[in-house]
Amino acid sequence: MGSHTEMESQALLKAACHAMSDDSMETLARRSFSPKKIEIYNDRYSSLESRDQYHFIKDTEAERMLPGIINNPVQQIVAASGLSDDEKAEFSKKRNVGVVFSGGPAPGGHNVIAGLFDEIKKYNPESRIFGFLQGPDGLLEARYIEITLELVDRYRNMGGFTMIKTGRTKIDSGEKMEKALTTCKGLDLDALVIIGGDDSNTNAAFLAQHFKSSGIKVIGIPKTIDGDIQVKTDDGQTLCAISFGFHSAARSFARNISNLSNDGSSDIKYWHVCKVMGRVASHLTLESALQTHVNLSLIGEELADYIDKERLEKAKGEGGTDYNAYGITLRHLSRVICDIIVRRASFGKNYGVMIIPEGILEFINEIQVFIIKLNKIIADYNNIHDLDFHRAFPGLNEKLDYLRRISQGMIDKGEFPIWNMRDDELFTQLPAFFKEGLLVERDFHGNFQFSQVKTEKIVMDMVKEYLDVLKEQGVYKVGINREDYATFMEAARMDPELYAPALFKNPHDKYVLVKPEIISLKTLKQALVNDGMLDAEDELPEALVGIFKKSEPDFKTQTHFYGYDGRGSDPTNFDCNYTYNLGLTAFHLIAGNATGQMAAILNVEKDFDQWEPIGIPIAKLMHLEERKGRLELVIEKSIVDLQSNAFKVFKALRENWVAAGPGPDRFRNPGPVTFDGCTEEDRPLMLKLNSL
Ligand code: FBP
Repeated sequence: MGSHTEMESQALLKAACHAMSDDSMETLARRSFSPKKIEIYNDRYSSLESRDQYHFIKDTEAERMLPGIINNPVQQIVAASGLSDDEKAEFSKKRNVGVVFSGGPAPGGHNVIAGLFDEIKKYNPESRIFGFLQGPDGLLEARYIEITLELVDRYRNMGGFTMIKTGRTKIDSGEKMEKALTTCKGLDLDALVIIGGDDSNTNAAFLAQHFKSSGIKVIGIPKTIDGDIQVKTDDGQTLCAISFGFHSAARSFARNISNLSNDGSSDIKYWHVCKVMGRVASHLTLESALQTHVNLSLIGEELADYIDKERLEKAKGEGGTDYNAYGITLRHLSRVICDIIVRRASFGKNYGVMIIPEGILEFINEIQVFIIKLNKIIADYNNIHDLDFHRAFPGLNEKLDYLRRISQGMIDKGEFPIWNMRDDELFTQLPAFFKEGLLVERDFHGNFQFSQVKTEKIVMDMVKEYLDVLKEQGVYKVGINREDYATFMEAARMDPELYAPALFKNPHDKYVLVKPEIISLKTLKQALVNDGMLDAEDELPEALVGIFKKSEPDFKTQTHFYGYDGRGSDPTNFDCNYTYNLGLTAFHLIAGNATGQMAAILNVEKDFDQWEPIGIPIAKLMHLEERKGRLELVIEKSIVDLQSNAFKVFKALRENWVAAGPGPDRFRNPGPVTFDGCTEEDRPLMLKLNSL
């Protein structure tokens, strides 16, 4: 082998360095991509116009606690012409703006900062943006960096909240609000932009109220992959169809799930069980289902609506009402899943892909009762004692002991115990990992942490148990293609037509099913003897043993959790455009002196040329909700609307996607997440269907 010349070595080194650069070709291309701008942002100046046609019912508690912002109207950003020189100077004045990420990451967050940065600098290069580090903690502890063009350019169109990180601390006391105010005043901020979910936008409203007299404005941005910030007016007009990050996360999940469909339908031996994020609402599951057409997708909201009519009728016949008939139980849910597994298997498809939403337990009555009671008990303990419940009782048994002690204490005092004997009995029957899961520490906002619970294991353990029963009953069997059966028998020099009626319950169908009573080699022989096909002392022919074995189902699963991966995905073209325009909108709301408003884009569910930037009054979205065992004023989460087009379409098509028939599976491959929008639909399918 000849040695390289100096020049060749240099060239090789350069090529190796290029190939090993931390910045892939995709990263470089993403960074240089320019999102589209809503037309109005090409104009020089804007103003805010009140839109009084949009109505909300004001919550009386919100009126009491947020008097300074409760009467905010919906504001639309419109082009302003004919401004005086003073007005122009005021619009373009030097501003300092703080920005903070709050809660879980969501694809597109960096573009909100990029949009805000580009716009504020366009009007005044001396304006400055400060990014608080690690979420609200940075705001409380005055930890921040100045955001520069170099920094912004590094993160344009990129996923994660890497630039300034995020955190889940809640600014929920007067003391914390004062600290936040001191930080903002110290930086001489004109405004603070909070990029967060429902809880963080709730925080934004309280800060806006607290900061009102200081003149510092607070603007919220609707972020969360869960897609549960959707704003409608009282008469059902959509103001914000979806939070940012939802599309990218769903597309990323869908891409991975679709890959599983490819693999699963190739080696046809596994059911792939995919748990998909979404703390409460099943929007991500619904979108993933619409994107991939997998065999089974559970929508929590639908389960909550479930009524066991048989049970209800029975109780009615006995002159009573069975309240347990309302809402689905875990047991019944496992039956629903088994039905689909069994039906597919009967057509030779003992494999498949299913999606279980992370928040499904929230919609299962029996579990929800535990969650509410435990939330209250834990919150009460934390309010009374110095030590946190989870530190005081680290082990499961210690926690359970405490539950029993407080209930005994209440009984002794003649009070109705919150944790009664029945709860204890039912709870004890749950598997240990699930008991531990239900007792895990709540997050800063008092939310139950569904992502920490192996929901899919709980459900699938019950499914496996019931499938065993169905196998014993001869109901769960793998159907055999009639032609394959014939080929197999003929190869063994046996007459397929002769044996078919003895073996199968449907001997003439395209997929034949071994008779239910044949559940072992012993019962197979018995059936053949009974039909006169075999003498009692004869050995079972090998071919028939082979046929029986083919019909015996072996239920094997692979479980997957799609959550953090999609949350960290790079944004889709939709989210790149959406978030960049949210950043621009935040600036124009600030320039228009708005506070306590959430930046939003009207018509985001429609074509880009119909997008219109607005500000939505956050205080008007608030209502009282149980948190940490007490009622708190928060923004209401949007859950899947069972009357929406998206759900109705899913419901109408899902039986096709089960593909429990002789035809092929119906899996759909949505392809990878892209930023240029060439091969991807231009908005979430859910939005597309809902806007029809
Ligand atoms: P946000 O509401 O803060 O956007 O976060 C949503 C989410 O991704 C849920 O889907 C999930 O249940 C939860 O965060 C996980 O939280 P954590 O990051 O604390 O594990």
